[in-house]
Amino acid sequence: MFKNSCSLANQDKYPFILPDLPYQHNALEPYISAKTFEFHHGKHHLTYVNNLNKIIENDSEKKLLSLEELIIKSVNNPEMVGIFNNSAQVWNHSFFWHSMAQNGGGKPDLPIIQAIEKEFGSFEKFLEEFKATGLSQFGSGWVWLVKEQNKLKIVKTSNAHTPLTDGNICIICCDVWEHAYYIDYQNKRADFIDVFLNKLVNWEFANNNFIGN
Ligand code: MN3
Repeated sequence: MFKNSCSLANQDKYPFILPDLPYQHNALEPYISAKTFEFHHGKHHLTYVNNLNKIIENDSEKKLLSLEELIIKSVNNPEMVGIFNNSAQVWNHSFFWHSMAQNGGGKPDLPIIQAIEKEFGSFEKFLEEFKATGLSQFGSGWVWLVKEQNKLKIVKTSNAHTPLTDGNICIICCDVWEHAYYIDYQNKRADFIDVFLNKLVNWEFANNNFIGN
């Protein structure tokens, strides 16, 4: 569902539906519990989908726009805050589910490993910087690996914000809202980011995004 920004095509329009997880609810155990997915996907993500549909249900013009078009049209527009928050959170969560896989983590394959080593000095330095960026996001938000022009960068965004609106190509993301980790890790965001990096990152998805599939 990500036309311009990653390996999944996005032609979705109103009425939006909650996309299935790309794995079973318990597939990422013991790192992320089925219970977390029950709430995070089944309640949080669903609520963003339902809110977005509700906000635009009587707006014939907005109903013709794709999810990405809604995000780009509404960003930083004070009259469209509800549309932005909900459409961007629908997109961000779908991207996050795909950023993880059973038996994920470890060191990525070519070509992205070469770009990571070039940009960050080493894979270990990349891990450190990604973790530090996630920890330094005050309050709710996201940490991302993105491609800007041909350079890899780690960025953080607050609340619903997404690098999609800066024209960057998203490679992977990690949700650092408390609801992403509280059931399994309580207040320990650092432990959650470690597990995300070491056990969960879907480097195949990352590589596909990186090479522009
Ligand atoms: Mn979330």
